[in-house]
Amino acid sequence: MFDKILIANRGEIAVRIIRACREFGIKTVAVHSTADAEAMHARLADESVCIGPPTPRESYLNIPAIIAAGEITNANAIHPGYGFLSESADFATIVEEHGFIFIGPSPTHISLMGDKIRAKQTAVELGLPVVPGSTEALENAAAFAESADEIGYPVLIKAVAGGGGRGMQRVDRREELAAAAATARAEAEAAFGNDALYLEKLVAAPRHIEVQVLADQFGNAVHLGERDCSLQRRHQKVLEEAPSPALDPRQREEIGARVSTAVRELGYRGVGTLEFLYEDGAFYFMEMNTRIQVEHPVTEMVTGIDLVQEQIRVAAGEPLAIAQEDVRFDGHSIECRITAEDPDTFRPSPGTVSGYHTPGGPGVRIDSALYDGYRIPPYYDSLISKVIAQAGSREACLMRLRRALEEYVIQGVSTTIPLHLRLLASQAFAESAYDIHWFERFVTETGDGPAP
Ligand code: MV4
Repeated sequence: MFDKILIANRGEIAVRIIRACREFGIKTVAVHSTADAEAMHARLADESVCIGPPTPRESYLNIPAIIAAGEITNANAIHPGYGFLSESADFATIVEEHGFIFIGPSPTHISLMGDKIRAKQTAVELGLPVVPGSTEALENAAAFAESADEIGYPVLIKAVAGGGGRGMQRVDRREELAAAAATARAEAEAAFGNDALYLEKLVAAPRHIEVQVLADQFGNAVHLGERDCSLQRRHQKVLEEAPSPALDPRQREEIGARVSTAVRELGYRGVGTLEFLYEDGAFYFMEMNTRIQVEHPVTEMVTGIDLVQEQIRVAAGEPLAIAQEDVRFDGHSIECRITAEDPDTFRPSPGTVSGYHTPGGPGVRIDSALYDGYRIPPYYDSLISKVIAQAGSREACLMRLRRALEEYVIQGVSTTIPLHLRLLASQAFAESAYDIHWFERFVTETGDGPAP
């Protein structure tokens, strides 16, 4: 096992990784920007190294500074967390060239899944269901028109380097195709420096269901069930739960078995998530995320498995400690992402936390880097806390989560706790009667803020 791990991240996920390391007896190195000198992760780690100015490009994305921090502290391995450099094949390669272990999959698997067309082709080869669409990048108007006619309208234009919904364009008629393709190409070039595009049939009102997997280098792969992440706003997840209330046990077992077989055949190592659209009983593979995800705690709560510790274990070359038949699912878990934003307008609300009290009690977990007196810097993601509840049933979990949110006191900044309480009180949430578009309407129809 490793002696010392450098965490190339900040905020709640850096704290989460430090906790996993400490329970393994592994020493930790935090890296931080000048804006994060007083941040929880920098205080909690055994050592901290300042790697640059507040701007992510100059600190948390600054590969030479992070490598230098690993060298001066004698770290054995680097954990990238999520976001920042977590899905950069170049970073993983450089980390390994400098003699560190990258806690994640191989650079080859990262870059394969980063190319959304190659990822989809791979999914087809592995026997996973995909959305009908073009099997190659489309170069010109004629190629778009031919492909769209074959697929049938409405279609969705997507960026090959995309993900997270950036650069997508819905097209309902052939007359709109050329203009939409031009817009998508400009957006993709601006966002990813890669203007390659492809087409898919639009799945109009699906759920977003993702399957968690875990694999070692010895060909062992297990699935840890699914998460339902259908509640989103502008491609940012708001609330996630496990299991999905939209699936029955047969569908769950079937998709889980298909995914774990696929991941084993792929020769994948580490934690991963396969994202699907789910509509009318059918699954459609969209993307595979090759990192630990924000919403991993709901899976941990229902399986009792520490995903970050498993990630570290397999990166250290050890075999998985669990087989599929050891994976048991216990009850239900829901996570609310609390952001420092106005709950009606979603304007960011950085500032100083002037009063702080966290909920506790049975079945409640808080993943956060907040503390009383902390100054939330304006430079980073507005996620400040994740409130996760677990209980025997979805109904009991909902009651417990509401209770926890009501106990939570965060003074000095606006948070989305009131929005979460409104969501948990809605009939549609209680009945699981929603698709990926429902929450945006809920926000504009029930909020106090101005309509967009
Ligand atoms: C889709 C889709 C409908 N049909 N693909 C959004 C993020 C990116 N990962 C893919 N996304 C979508 N792809 C087809 N063929 C709808 C979305 C989508 C979405 C997906 C999951 C959760 C929320 C979403 C919100 C808008 C669009």
